[in-house]
Amino acid sequence: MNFATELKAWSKQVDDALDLYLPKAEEYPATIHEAMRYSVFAGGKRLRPVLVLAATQAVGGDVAKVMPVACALELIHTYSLVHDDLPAMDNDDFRRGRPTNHKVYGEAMAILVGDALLTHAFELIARSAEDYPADKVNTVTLEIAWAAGSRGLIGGQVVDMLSENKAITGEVMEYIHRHKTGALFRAAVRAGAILGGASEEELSCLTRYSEQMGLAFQIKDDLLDIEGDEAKIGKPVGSDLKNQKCTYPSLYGLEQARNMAQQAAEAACAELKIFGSRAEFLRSLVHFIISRDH
Ligand code: GRG
Repeated sequence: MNFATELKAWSKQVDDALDLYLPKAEEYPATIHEAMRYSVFAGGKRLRPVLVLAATQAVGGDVAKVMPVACALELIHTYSLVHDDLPAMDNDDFRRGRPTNHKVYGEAMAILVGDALLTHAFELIARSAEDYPADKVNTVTLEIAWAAGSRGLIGGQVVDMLSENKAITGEVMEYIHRHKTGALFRAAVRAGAILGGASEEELSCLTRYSEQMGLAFQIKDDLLDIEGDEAKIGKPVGSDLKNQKCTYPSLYGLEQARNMAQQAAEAACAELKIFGSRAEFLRSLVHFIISRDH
């Protein structure tokens, strides 16, 4: 199976599993369940759950068995997007090409949707104790809780908020991205690897893979933002870098940012040597991430 076909097939399996694991839209109280489903099924790329599946595959684990944990990562990601879009945060009207959760269901309901998705994620992880030894589930729970908490994505969001309208250093920007974006990618890969039965060496390689992949993702995201904005207002790409909030292109320039994304992608792939053909999907995923257009 080629990469695009496999990505599509895994995304479909993730969607089917999410549909199974989430409360039905009609379940009382229906408003919250409908609103949870509204954001979960809004057309995300499913990168985090697919990373869980691919990391398990790379270490020879059972892909079907790890699905609940894969879905948990997508629920945490979706919760962070719903809360990030709120008026008190980024105040965004659109996400994944449709009105944001609070625009449709109101601010109070969107807060509760985020809370419910985060909580449901940990319910799914806990249920994995039926399929894995308790110590492994415990390790993975800690990994994911760490990544989602104030030492992970919340920490990144806080530093991002406090840095708004200030000139920040490369180190602060790296902190923001490693926590806000990188932590969940890292937890996804490590969770899949641990549950799949990774050796210490395999886990170390996959951890470094996830960190470099996360960096490549973030730089590409910054580049896409510029290309998107400037296409809309008809300016040449990169002409307005100084007025951008602190991003890789605004700090390092367009050319260097592109090189950095490429270097991070190559560094990520270099970590996959010991896995041979079992890591083919993870290899292709990095190329997909740096060549994507959205
Ligand atoms: C809990 C409020 C709160 C915030 C936590 C993660 C986060 C901080 C906020 C999410 C918003 C954001 C812009 C995060 C940066 C990472 C990023 C570019 C997310 C988008 O990920 P994709 O491209 O999205 O995988 P899809 O829609 O495809 O799932």
